[in-house]
Amino acid sequence: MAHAPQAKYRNDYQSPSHEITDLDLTFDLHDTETLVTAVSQVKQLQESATLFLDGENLNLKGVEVNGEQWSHYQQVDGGLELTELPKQFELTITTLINPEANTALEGLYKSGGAFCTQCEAEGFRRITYYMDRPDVLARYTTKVIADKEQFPFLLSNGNRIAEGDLSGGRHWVQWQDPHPKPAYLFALVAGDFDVLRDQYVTQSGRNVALEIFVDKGNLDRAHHAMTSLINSMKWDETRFNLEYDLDIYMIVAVDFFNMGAMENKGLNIFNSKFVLANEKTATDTDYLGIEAVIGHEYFHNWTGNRVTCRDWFQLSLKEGLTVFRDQEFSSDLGSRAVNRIGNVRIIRGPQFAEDASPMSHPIRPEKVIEMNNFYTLTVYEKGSEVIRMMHTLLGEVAFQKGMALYFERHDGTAATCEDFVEAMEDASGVDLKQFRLWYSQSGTPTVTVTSEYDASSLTYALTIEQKTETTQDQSEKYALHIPFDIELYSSNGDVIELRCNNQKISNVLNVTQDKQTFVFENVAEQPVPSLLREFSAPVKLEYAYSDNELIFLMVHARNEFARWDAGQMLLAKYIQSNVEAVRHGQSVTLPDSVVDAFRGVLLSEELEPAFIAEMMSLPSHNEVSGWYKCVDVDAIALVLKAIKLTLATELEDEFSAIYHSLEQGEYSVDHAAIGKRSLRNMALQYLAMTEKGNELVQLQYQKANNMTDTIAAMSAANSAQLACREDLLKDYSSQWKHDGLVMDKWFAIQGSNPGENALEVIRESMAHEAFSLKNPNRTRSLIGSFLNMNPVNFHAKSGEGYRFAGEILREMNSSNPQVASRLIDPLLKFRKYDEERQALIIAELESLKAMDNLANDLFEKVTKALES
Ligand code: B3K
Ligand code: ZN
Repeated sequence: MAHAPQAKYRNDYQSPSHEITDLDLTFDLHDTETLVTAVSQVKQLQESATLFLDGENLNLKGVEVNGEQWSHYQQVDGGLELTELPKQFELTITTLINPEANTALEGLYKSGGAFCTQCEAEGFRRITYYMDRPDVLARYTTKVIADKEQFPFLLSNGNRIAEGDLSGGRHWVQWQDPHPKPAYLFALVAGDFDVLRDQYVTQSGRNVALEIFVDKGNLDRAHHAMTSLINSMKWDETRFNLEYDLDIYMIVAVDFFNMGAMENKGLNIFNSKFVLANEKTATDTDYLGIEAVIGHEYFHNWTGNRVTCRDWFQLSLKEGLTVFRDQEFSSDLGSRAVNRIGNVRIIRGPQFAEDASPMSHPIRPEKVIEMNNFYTLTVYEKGSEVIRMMHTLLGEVAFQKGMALYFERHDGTAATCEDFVEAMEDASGVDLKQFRLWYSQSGTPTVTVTSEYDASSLTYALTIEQKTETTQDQSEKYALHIPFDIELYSSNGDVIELRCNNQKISNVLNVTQDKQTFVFENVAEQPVPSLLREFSAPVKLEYAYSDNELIFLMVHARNEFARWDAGQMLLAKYIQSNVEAVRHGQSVTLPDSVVDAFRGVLLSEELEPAFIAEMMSLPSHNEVSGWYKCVDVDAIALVLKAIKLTLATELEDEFSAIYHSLEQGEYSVDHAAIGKRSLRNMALQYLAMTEKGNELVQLQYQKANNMTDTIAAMSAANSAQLACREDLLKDYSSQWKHDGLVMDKWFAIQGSNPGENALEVIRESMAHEAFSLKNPNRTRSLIGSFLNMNPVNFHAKSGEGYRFAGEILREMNSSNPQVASRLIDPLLKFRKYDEERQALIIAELESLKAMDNLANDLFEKVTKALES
């Protein structure tokens, strides 16, 4: 490392020295030499006549102030410093950039044949010198000039106001965005596309043109995205009373994209993975993912764009809130329980793991070197849980009042997390003083509950203790305000009213102290408690449930989530006891009562198929690893497999009956049909482990009339290592080798191959014609699956998995540091493994650290990990 990059601190925030009211941009697009002219109207806001503009990798061609060449400037590290400036002026900056050489996919780059941009968080500074910070809001006008034949569509934010032809086969289009915005929401696209058009009439009767741009030939894969967009617009009006504010809404799908999608004002740019789908190419999971991401980016128009963030430490203000909104959208349109289960799995698995890792940070971080490193599960998913807790404490009506007040106060401005909480507090009268700690404290609290029933006084006492372990970033932890949702049941399954001090009380207990006891009166018998219902706070729950109590809750709990959770706790007990057994050389056992409880689930006639599928799925290897300080990779893998095999063998008849009864004729993507497929394919995963497995899986692959069933067959063959595995994969590849997006599913299966020669096959797969390390989707599918979904091979004692990861990371450090920095996460957690493995991983981290050109992204993570 030439010199250590500097961290920024939340507490150092300073308001901008100048404002930029208007920005007029001109792009003269050429593959390797694009000329960018940026004309800003600038006003000095503070004493100093010095203006600092951010800029990276730019070739500066000219600086003018009020039309005159300006010489009072200096190019410094990270930007341009202009001095002796008047109080108000027009600033013209000309820069030359090279989009074709931009493999980091930040700023202006080429994706396939098209030009596109990604500016969040700090990509605009790779386009021109500018005040690239979210609290500088300007009105943009953008003129795009390019070759007409190659780039018939020239797009930017806002409304198209003028266009024309030029000599030499070039043309131009000019766009104007009436809403002042920060630079991170700027977007430009130039290319040749097929366009799917529709329109939406808003609740107040305005017409909005909807346009989805996809690569030529992909029009038949854009319809689900359009439906999802229309559903999003409608839902935001109905549930949040929020209406769209421009005459046009455009979405462009591109193949080279670092993340899922980007909410640029009026011109969303999407990873094609979250737009393109038809039954031949996409699974049900893809369809649901598209609905969620289209919704998410659309909802940002209010939570993110109309009200943006004052600084990047406030990222959760827009992301936590928008994730909450997209989760609610998916829950209102589909199954609430299934959605909640999916979200909770993410928190309990990878988010808890992040909280326990060297990268641990509060949802509003205090210290950042590379902002791109903080688009995390903590900021997004835990951030959403924090919003959800406020929703639980306030209730829907008061929460919506809080939202309205938030917009009334902050529309058109850059706000802070504090502003949001204050609006919620003021609108509802609910005291959120202690609750605010969720924004500043990192780590996962453990909530330990004990209970005592007193038959003589008919009282039932719950004692609730909370403790948050120290994290690498924070040594002191305090008691949080935890909304703790409970219900009590009598032995026949009736709900017992909660009474304290002679009053009926709410199901949501306010846990605010280190240790607190709640005494419930009038409890006629020893009850069974249902605790942390709906996962009402992102905490680890500890309560010594007996098997019988959990089996009781699996049947009697009044909400589906609680039933699922009881099933998971029952499984957790036996996973843990069996891991211990295996470590002592004993074999894996599962009592009949547990098997019977799951038999009951499979035979239930009242439960929805999608929900049964969730009940039947074991916690992931990653989630289980999170339960341990020191992870025994092989023992966990062995136990999970053995428990699955026991259930498969014992419940074979039930699985088989379900599998055959749920066969569907014609394919449709409504929620009922999706649910049936997911249960049927869950049954297939189990049946694959039985004697008939190979035949059944092969048959499903041959007969499948949709991608969901095809992939279910392939992944069953993969995880059960069936004889047909290779044939199926070969067939799939010969059919889809020309379509990278469809091949991603194949790469993901290769990456997660539990077989012994997995790494060899992965190396071969890298030579597949559809593979390229330059494409983030391909890289994540193959390499990401290996690092995250292939525990046994990645953590092989030989160290070859780690060395492979190191190789890839060193290569990607220069080509695409953002993607490299996401890939590295599993290596950061090396302290959780035995000493030999630790040494092997440390060697890889050290070799990265020694690189001359180590990017800030990796520098930040590698140094934190090595400090741990
Ligand atoms: N706001 C973008 C994420 C940008 C990430 C930059 N590294 C997508 C989203 O959350 O909607
Ligand atoms: Zn977002």
